[in-house]
Amino acid sequence: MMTTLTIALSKGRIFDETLPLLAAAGVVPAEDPERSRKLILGTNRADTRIVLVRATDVPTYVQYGAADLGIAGKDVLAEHGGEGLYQPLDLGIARCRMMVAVRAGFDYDAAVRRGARIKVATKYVGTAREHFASKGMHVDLIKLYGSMELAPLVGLADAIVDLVSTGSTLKANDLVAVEHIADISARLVVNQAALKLKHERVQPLIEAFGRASRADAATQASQAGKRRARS
Ligand code: PRT
Ligand code: MG
Repeated sequence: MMTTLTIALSKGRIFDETLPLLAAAGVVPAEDPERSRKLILGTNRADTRIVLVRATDVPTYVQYGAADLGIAGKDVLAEHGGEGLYQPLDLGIARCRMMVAVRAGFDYDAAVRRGARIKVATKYVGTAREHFASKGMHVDLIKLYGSMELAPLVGLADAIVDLVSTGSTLKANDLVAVEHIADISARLVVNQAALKLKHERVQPLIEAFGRASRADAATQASQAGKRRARS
């Protein structure tokens, strides 16, 4: 009997940056998710399919075994808690930083020193709560589902906790990053039961992903080295 392997991915950067890893493992999606409305994509392998879900839902699909494995950002995994998930690999893709940001002109350091109770808007309530608690700061957390950058501009919050990659979104909205909380990248997550029951299917995929992401990291390091040597 053929066992089907189901991989949960989100559209956009995770999907795009996962394609080369999948290719290295011999898996090629049959369709481009940006051109199709399908939520289940076949692949070149009859026994492997991809389900497209919201980035924040990937851990949930894998936890309950609706998908055998998936790829999710550390930001998403921290909020989910990781229950029921085996996390064998940091893939080093979809890199960014979790930061505290405020309106240019808001004196965050002074507010911290005064022990002011600031309002913080974020999608990452768990991460934010832990961060400010570790600094001994009392904050009022306001849960948002997106476009956090707007909150300080209209007086909803003094600060936001959000992901930053190029920094251009902060800049375009007259915000500045004032604190680094964590470096973020995406991890492979595997359902713990699937790891045992579908071991002969899952293990080669983990190994191929590991080889491909290490090769990619080595290429990036050598390119960075060459850039440094030139400058
Ligand atoms: O977009 P959608 O609401 O559907 O869901 P999502 O935002 O959760 O998913 P998606 O696909 O945007 O992000 C998936 C994963 O990519 C996240 O969980 C992160 O682990 C990772 N990632 C890497 C990022 C970024 N970089 C990133 N820059 N996720 C979001 N952003 C956003 C950020 O929130 C901010 O609004 O991009 C904006 C800042 O980008 P810069 O380049 O202007 O700094
Ligand atoms: Mg997004």
